[in-house]
Amino acid sequence: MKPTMAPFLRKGKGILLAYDQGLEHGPSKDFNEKSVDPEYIQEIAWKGKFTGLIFQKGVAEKYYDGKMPLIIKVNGKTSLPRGEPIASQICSVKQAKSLGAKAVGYTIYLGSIHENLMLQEFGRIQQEAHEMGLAAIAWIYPRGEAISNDTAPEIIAYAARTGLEVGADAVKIKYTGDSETFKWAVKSAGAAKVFMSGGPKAPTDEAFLTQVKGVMNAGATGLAVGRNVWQHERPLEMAAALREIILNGLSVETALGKLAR
Ligand code: FBP
Repeated sequence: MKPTMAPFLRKGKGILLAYDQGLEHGPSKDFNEKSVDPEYIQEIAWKGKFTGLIFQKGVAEKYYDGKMPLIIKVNGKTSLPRGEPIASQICSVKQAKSLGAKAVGYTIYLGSIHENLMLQEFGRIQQEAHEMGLAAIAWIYPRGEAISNDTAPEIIAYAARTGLEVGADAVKIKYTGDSETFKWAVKSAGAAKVFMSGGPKAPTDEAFLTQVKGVMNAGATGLAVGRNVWQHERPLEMAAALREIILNGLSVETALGKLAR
């Protein structure tokens, strides 16, 4: 049977907790004493009723407890090199499967001079994943010298469409900043499910939840979020607020109620 995103959806929507920033950004940039511990994050994922959890293989191998549907990122990079971005494969699909993953994730830096290598590698990984019954999720981030505005509506729509064209079951893209233009990105992604990528912690809860509402109003499937949840002083309340908007279709005001003291 064709692999789908079904294991990661509830009522057709999804909220994925992302925790690969230790590799992507380094522990001193994003983590504190609590969030540096993968067990703390896994507990947030479980208690916060997320529909999926995203780990790199090393964290999965040592910490994954099997309770949540798992996505393994199979490529990655650190923030240390300069120049055009490239993230290469660092975990096989076979290993991701043996660690319990129901999907693999792969980042493509669209517009980088190395995009051909990532498109090629994703093509192989997508095929292997589908042959092994796993979904393939593409993080598509336009980046590099050629990209002057990585959230311009036409660039985000291009990223979304690329996901469909290369066979991703879901694409993880940044928000354009407004619901109207994001709608075109969602439409461009066709049958590939669209998840918004959370981004750095927003200045206020209202600002973040308004973005999430805009994304859902545009027809997206959900959110893949890290910092805006586990850097929050009350991550479980933020998770509850996100469920109100994403799974229950409620308003920003109602969601903010979950964060009121
Ligand atoms: P956040 O919600 O913390 O932004 O996580 C989403 C994510 O895609 C992570 O999976 C990844 O580590 C990070 O963003 C990439 O961030 P950057 O845009 O700095 O490369």
